[in-house]
Amino acid sequence: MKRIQLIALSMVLVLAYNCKDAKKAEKEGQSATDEPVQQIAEEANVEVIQFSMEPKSNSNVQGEVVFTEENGTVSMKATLSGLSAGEHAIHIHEKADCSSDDGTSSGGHWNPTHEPHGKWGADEGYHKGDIGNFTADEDGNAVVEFSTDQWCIGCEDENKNILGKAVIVHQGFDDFTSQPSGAAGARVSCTGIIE
Ligand SMILES: [Cu+2]
Ligand SMILES: [Zn+2]
Repeated sequence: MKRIQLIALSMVLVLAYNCKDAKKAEKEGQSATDEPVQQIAEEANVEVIQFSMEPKSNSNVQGEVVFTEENGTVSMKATLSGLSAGEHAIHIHEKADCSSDDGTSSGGHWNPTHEPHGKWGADEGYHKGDIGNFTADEDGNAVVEFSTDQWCIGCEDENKNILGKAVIVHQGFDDFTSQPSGAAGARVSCTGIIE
């Protein structure tokens, strides 16, 4: 009898575990923490916006970028192709205007808190758009994932609101020290972040 109870209990545990796994998969693995039950109730509050990145500066760099806001954290996932192999910078720039051929219509780095350009999280300061560098593979493809609680999608706090800005991918990499934008070279892909 005891043995049967034990088997039944372990089956319940397996079921509970699978259920939790499925919930996590739904969230595309963005959350690093173990979710308490309470958080599942708030899942209706997820905001997702998606944009196509267009080539600039005579490049072939294009792709999709998705921003998801959930429980005060915004996650970005950019799926890119047409890059040269190696390191590239990706930033949020201040204006959702990709009209110029070289992407300069998007302005400088989004910097609502008036800090120096730098590496995300640096003590010396950094722009709210200083996402950083990523590496494209030999075929010129890359997936860039980033998440932070210092952004929001359409909230009142203009130090956090990414709407009305642009995502820019650069030909070169960000050195994190050159001012005002890390000497990352030409702007090879752009999209406006608009609702
Ligand atoms: Cu940039
Ligand atoms: Zn910057």
